[in-house]
Amino acid sequence: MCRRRDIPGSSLNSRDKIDLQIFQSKNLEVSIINTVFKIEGHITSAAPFGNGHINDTFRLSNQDKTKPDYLLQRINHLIFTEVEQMMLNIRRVTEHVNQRLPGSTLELIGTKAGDNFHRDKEGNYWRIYRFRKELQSIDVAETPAQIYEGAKAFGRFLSHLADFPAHTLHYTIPHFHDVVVRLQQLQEAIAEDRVGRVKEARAAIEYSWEITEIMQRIQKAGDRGEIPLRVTHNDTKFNNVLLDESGRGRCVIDLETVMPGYVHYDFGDGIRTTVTTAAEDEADLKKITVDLDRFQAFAQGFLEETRDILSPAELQYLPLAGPLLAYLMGIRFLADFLRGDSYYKTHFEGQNLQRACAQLELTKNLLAQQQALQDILKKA
Ligand code: ADP
Ligand code: GN1
Ligand code: MG
Repeated sequence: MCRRRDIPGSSLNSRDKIDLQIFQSKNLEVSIINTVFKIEGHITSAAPFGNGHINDTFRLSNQDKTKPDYLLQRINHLIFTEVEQMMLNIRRVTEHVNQRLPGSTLELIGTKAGDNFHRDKEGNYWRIYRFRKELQSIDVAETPAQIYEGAKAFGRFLSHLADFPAHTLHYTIPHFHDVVVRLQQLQEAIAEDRVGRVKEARAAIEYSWEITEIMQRIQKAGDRGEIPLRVTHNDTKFNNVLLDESGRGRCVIDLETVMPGYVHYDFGDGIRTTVTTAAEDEADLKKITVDLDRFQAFAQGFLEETRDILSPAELQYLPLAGPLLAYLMGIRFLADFLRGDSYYKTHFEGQNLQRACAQLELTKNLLAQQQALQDILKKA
């Protein structure tokens, strides 16, 4: 639905520049870390780390090699505006999950003053987790075996939280996966056309509007009370699970959006990010194909861990979960492109439109395979 465009060469955007500045002033940050946080050993250096779209992440190296390294994050407080409540969610959820299976999610390191985060003089918010040297994340899973293992870790996380009182969690981003609200936001971005980009995005906009009915089915089932709200992770893209050397899914990370949601959000984001080997922003739409073996692997791993807690109605809507999450990302990337790239980090001009086109193509291809997905789920 999107024509291929020539993308200008890579250039630093404003966020990358911020990263660089923090990195350059790392001595300042490093000294603060040792005095503020409950660190074992002594931190001597910080280096930018990971491919996240939202926060600024640094790996902290310990001078004492018998002590852990740490992961420092500057929280994006323009997106997560209520940092204190969000960090309380993370504290409570990590303690609950790690009690069930130690090490299966992040370990939050508090400050010496007993807080879950540190606010510096410039108004930046920082937090630290223990760095898991023996584990790593993968952006695009290489094999169905890895997908199966990652899916088990996400499924286990959901089932460990099945008895956590969902209503006591703070909504860190209200209406995060609310497709009706996301469509309203897209509509506003189109009407405003702040940076004159609507003309470039016509095909993607048109397709987004063609499939609104089917894309609202899960939410409507929730509104009718057919499917329950649970504690969901809400950002189960594949690089948010850390795998060990043998490919086992060990540790679920990136917990800012853990809050009440439908199981379809977690199943769906896992499917969105594993069912194709194409990158999230693949420019060549022909490469965005649905690999049913990869779908089977994710479904098998996830359901092995969650089947006992899911209702027949929840199971019934699972085939639509992958398309829904690809669609939600598609329309969010599209709206951000139209607003001038104010939300997601971008590395070249037009990247958000390229991401939107890729995610909408994936939506279309997943919708075309609904029967096959349903057949696989029945046997999984
Ligand atoms: P973002 O919200 O920006 O995606 P994440 O919390 O997912 O940030 O972290 C970015 C990357 O850092 C992850 O994809 C992963 O590779 C790595 N990472 C995060 N936490 C840890 C950890 N505790 N140990 C090792 N690597 C980690
Ligand atoms: C963002 O933090 P990160 O990069 O894992 C986004 C998710 C999207 C994802 C798309 C808070 O996740 O919703 O699925 O990018 N997180 C937020 O890659 O908006
Ligand atoms: Mg992440």
